[in-house]
Amino acid sequence: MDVTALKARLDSIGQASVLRFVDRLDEQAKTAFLAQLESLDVRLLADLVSAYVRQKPHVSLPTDIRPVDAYPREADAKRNELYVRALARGHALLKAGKVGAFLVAGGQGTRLGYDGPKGEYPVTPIRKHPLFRVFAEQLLAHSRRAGKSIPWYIMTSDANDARTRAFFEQHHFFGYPKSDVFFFQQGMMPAFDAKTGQMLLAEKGSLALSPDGHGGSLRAIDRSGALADMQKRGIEHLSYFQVDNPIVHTIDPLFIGLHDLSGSEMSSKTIGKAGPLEKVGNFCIGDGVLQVIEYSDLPEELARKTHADGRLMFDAGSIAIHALRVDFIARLNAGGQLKLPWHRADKKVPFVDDAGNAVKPEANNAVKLEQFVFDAIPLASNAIVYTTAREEEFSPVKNADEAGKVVSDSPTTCARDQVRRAARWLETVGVRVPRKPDGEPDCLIEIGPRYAASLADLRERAPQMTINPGDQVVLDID
Ligand code: UD2
Repeated sequence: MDVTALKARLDSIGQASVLRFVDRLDEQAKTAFLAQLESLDVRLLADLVSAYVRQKPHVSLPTDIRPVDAYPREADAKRNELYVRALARGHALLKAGKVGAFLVAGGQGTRLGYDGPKGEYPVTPIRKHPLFRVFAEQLLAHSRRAGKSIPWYIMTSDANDARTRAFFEQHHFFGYPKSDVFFFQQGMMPAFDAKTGQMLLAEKGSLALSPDGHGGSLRAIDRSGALADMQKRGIEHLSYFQVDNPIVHTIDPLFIGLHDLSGSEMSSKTIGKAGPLEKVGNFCIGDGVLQVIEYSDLPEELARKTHADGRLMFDAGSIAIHALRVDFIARLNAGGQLKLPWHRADKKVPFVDDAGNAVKPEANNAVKLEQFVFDAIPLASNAIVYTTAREEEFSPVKNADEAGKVVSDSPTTCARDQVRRAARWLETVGVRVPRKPDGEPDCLIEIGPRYAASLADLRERAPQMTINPGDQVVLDID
């Protein structure tokens, strides 16, 4: 498309001002800029600007908000038979190659202050293995047990795609079969001037773009060809997890089995919240429909509400671990537009002003728009929520450490939680772990996922060992 045609197209939605410096660009920069602009879905942009940028969208909460009745972690008497069947079902699905793994790793990791894909971050307590390696080794362990390689879909973004792929190449895919790893990039969304609704320029020949949120993964799966790849391979379910949590069970046969047997299109794991105002989404039944209400949207009086025995009523925190049916993702994309709402975030975004000067704003000047994956839950049939334990499955690396204080969700708390879990698993299988007077393990322990990706695996290994105070213990297969 030439500049005139593009200008007419952008003019039709009042956004042609981004072309104001186009005549000053050299040929190469001009070609790249025009390609960027051509890839925009102008009708969608026009709708988004009027619905989310020119006005602050009203967050309409359901009028009737109730706690969710989640499946318990361990079977109770009435669910014993169901859990036995579900576990067997999960294993059978894995064995039949009907489960894929889905990692979202397109975020920018700004809070951690790490300049690169977060999956490169060295996270294990002794050997400092990166997050990507931990996930790869877990998936290898599950593949080995299933006797079938688990296809692994990894979503990156423009900001980290090349580096992520290079990291995998450099590390020989951590032993994963290369033909079973599928990288794809998520979409990017322009930032808009909060006052005028105009798209902002990062440079004279480039838009200020940022990833379109983890919800965008459900669009990118379709557009990238990943969905077609899954269908070709006969994959029915995806196990979805985030890049920041090394203790996640990337594959959980019981969870997958419950999801499948209940006919759920999208299932989620929950943990009890650390407190009423913990910054995680809340699973609720709103006007009869299962959904996640973000911590910032749940009225504080509800967040603090308790049962008669003092337990929090809205205790079901969302930790962004899901199982999704491949058919459901296809359905969400039918008709060419992903059926998820958008969320507005007011941010400071550097830009090039009308005179061509680079401006670094001191206050919020821009609106960014993102989609969230959990907004698909209310659209799913038979959606279920399953309870897991924080100490077993959730210790993300989100924030940078600070000298002299314990920062939550930091590299330090994450390493601590990995050691705590390893100690607990070892004690459960009969190994004595030295402990300090405060109860913390008096040693460092790192269990490589290929040695044991779960307590059940460790039980089978039946390790016999002596651990002395101060030891550093690595359990792995080589
Ligand atoms: C998210 C959830 C929160 C809780 C928490 C658990 C939201 C709004 N909040 O908080 O309720 O479940 O996770 O850890 O989701 N990502 C992309 N592309 C994007 C944006 C994010 O791939 O455009 C990935 C990112 O790489 C990471 C994950 O999504 O793996 C979470 O992103 P985040 O760090 O922005 O989410 P957070 O901590 O605000």
